[in-house]
Amino acid sequence: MPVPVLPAPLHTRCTDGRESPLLVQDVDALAASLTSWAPRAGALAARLVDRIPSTDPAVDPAPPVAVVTGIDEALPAEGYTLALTDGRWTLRAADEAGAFWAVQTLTQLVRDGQVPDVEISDHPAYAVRGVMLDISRFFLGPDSIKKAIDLASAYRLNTLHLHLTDDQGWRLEIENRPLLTELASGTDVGGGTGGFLTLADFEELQDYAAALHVTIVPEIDLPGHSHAAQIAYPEISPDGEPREPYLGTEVGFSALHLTAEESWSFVDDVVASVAKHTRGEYIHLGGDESLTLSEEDYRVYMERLAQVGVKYGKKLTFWQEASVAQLPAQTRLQFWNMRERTAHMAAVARDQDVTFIASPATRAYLDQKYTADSTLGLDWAALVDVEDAYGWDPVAELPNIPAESIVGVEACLWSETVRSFDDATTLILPRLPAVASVAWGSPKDFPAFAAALSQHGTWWASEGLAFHRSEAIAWA
Ligand code: TNX
Repeated sequence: MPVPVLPAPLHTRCTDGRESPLLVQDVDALAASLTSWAPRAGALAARLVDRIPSTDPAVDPAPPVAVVTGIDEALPAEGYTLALTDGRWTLRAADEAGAFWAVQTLTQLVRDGQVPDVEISDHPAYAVRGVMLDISRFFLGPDSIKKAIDLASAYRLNTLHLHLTDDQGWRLEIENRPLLTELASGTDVGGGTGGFLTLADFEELQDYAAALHVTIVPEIDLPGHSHAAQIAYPEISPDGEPREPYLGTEVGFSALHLTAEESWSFVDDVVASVAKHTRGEYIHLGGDESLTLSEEDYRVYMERLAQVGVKYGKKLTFWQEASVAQLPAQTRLQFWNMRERTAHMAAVARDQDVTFIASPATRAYLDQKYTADSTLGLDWAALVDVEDAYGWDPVAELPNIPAESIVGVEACLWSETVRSFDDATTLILPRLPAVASVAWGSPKDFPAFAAALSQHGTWWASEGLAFHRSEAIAWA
């Protein structure tokens, strides 16, 4: 019986199917061994006691396992080996991240309180493995975001991209710009009550994520998708007129006044505040679907916008449309759509110091319907059932972009049809582990994936997480 670890590790050898009970003494020994050199892995390992049916030390009959952990410099970045065998646990990792992912794998292996005999060696294919939540169209608060971080980390994703601003709402407090959250955060798509993250919330979420080896990349979407900002500060809009909250789902109709100094002082304040409060190297400044602008105006705007990001010390991510601009070194472009300015991509990859994140909507968009009769989701790109989210290769999906320019894979949850956290998880699960398997570079084996996924479905249900019962999977 193969072990139900997702993403599937690169190499898994199950020895003879033997299992032994998980014991407190062994969890303690592992946590202690890891804590000295990989503290976050040690803290996660300590939580394995929660998987032990009884924690009474009196019922621990067996001799302790010998626990050995340490760095193995020969392993690729974030790689690890794990051997649970013969009364001995060995965990070696390339770095602290590798140790942490080893413990996430272990957490799944011992989920039911039994330790299988197994040897694993593993490392990720892509350095940037992410999930995006659109909390602008429908606001999800810190508790929901933490649950999403838990899921991301469990599936060995290291990036949470928060889409914080759009036409429907502004969701992050900004220093010196109080009206954004006062006037432009009180509604959701369809009319809900919205909400926003205070800077204290944002700091706390980054702490929470960091403990789980996840980096938050905040997105402020400019110059389009900016109706909410224009409610707060009408002087940054092309006509300066007051605006009402937007509850609909159209895209592409809003853009800032590109040359007004009010717009640039707004952009400066926003980017300064976001950069100051973001721990990670990268912030995302949008750039998608500015459909009211000429390509030339858009290009000039994006180049100036990028310089504001650089001025505040950040590296930048943009949606793929920004490929028409001259971009700062180490910019990442997020590919989402075959239809948008793909002709530039190969040249950008060749001529600029730019890399790509693969989020093809037909595979990695968690907001697309699963099937024609799904009630949740959109269908402009494709129907994306779990096999579609699982069975793809980033190099084949991104037109003309050489493999070495692709550094990441990200699953995106847009929230036009989301009205609750249950709706969000119903779109996320089971497709998140499918896209995570692509990001990790797991060997392609859909039947094995399907068998493991069924087990994960049981776990989600026990945690009260709503999920979609894709027909391809024999759910318990
Ligand atoms: C396109 S993907 C958008 C979003 C929508 C999404 C819906 C992208 C960069 N822009 O504004 O929410 O489609 O699938």
